[in-house]
Amino acid sequence: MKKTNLSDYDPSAVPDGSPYTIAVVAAEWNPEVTNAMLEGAVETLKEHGVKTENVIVRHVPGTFELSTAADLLYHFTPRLNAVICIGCVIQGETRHFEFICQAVSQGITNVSLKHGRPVIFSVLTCDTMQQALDRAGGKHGNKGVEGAITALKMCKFYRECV
Ligand code: DLZ
Repeated sequence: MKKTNLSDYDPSAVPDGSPYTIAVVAAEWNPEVTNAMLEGAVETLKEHGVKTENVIVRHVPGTFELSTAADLLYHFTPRLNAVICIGCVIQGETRHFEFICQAVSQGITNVSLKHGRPVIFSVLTCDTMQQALDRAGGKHGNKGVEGAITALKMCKFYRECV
């Protein structure tokens, strides 16, 4: 099967973002990674027509807090069309990694289903910092950019459903 890396994408296949309001939430842990992903996501949204005033940027302490943030954003932000969650969890000496990864992946799914709206999982779960840097603007692209493209595609999908 062909492997797809959305960082090498066909811009003409990305929906126009001008009708949408999109929030991007980034974790403060591993900021050299999450800030690069955040920058990639915001630039990509704007390149595809999302108005500057309709891109909402927020920060949370760690990846574990991303699903709560997405839930709160949907509760309190009118006209919000998608939330992109950006985080980076690096395997350490303890089992913390497993608990955070499990909680955030399940939490994001739950929030998305609860609100019936897209919540995008732009969370790196890596063994090493180098693996993370490779995916935050390095040799494996930028998963923040990919999160932005996924958000735009899901916004369009939602519009086609309602
Ligand atoms: C505690 C912790 C650890 C050990 N590692 C990471 C990590 O690699 N990436 C990350 O985003 N956050 C980490 N955290 C913080 C948790 O996500 C969370 O902020 C705290 O457990 C407080 O709820």
